[in-house]
Amino acid sequence: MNPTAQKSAAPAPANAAERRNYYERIRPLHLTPLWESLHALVPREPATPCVPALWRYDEIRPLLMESAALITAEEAVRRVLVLENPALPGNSSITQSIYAGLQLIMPGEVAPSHRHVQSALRFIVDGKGAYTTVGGERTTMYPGDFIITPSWAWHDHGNEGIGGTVEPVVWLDGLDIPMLRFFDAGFAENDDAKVQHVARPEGNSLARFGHNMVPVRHDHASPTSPIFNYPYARSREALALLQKQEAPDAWLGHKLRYINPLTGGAPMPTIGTQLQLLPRGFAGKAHRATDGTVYSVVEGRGIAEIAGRRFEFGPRDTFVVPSWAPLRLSAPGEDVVLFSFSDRPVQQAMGILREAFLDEDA
Ligand code: GTQ
Repeated sequence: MNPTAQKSAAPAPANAAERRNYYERIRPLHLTPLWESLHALVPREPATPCVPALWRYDEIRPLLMESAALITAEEAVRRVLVLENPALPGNSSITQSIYAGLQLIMPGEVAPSHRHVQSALRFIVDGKGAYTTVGGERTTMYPGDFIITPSWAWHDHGNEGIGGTVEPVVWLDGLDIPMLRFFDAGFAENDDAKVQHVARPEGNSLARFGHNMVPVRHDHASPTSPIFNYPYARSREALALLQKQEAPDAWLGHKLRYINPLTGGAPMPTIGTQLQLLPRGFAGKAHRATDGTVYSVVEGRGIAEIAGRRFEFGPRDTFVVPSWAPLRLSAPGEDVVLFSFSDRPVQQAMGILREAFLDEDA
């Protein structure tokens, strides 16, 4: 029996009017009776207001390009279309804890330097040759790269192109904005300079920390990974080898999580990230977890069945799986590669993460 059925089946109390009268008298003192809301405050299982949703890139791209004629990246500071969970309008969040948006930077534009307590990830969706500079090091963006802006690090973005060509570049921003809002712990400031001074050569962080080795002497003390660009070429190569060598996991396919090489934990304290390959013909079993998760489709067309709803996705689409919603992934026609992120490291730190790998056939 579900709690709602129990509640509606309960007979109306004989003193209902008396209780209502009592509630009215305590309200001016900012008091409310717990016994009326206990079932909702402490639910038997997660009852998220979020719904599953899919954003089709083919629909969004022309609208994004249209925004470039309305406002420059500099005036906008960050020219982004926020992906709002359809059930949370006006909330600028895709799950209760995670913000997502598609950011566009046109040839020659600059998104000026600033910093904030919120951590950000950039997952490059469309185009190449833009750059972001983080804490004095620049990195050039290619599709599928996973790039980090740590909490309180100065960052500016630009687009000068590469190899003589320069094109619009779009990436998926993932930030912990709703978490910072929840904690009322957000600070931000603009830099004096529009573009920060570049202090280290490109690739320096990856050379120091990105080859399963770390410098014997280093002073990296932040909880965020010292690698700030995890290039797609390398992550994709690992998945391609696994696909040749191993059978896929029945629920997840071939799925790897990105790590902070100094801890083995998530690259960012508030957001965990993964890359997975579903080999052609994969028909996954359903699984669910308490971390509502955002997926960005890198390669291939496939199907996500989320809480019984069927979404057909293709390259560059974004979809969201709410907390505890069963997810079944399949790739009937071609190999599929998915990037995903969630608040998993926070739930793990709190000891509250739950997940289930379901076994019934259906
Ligand atoms: O690039 O710094 O999508 O500050 C939202 C807030 C991007 C950014 C967003 C931000 C940024």
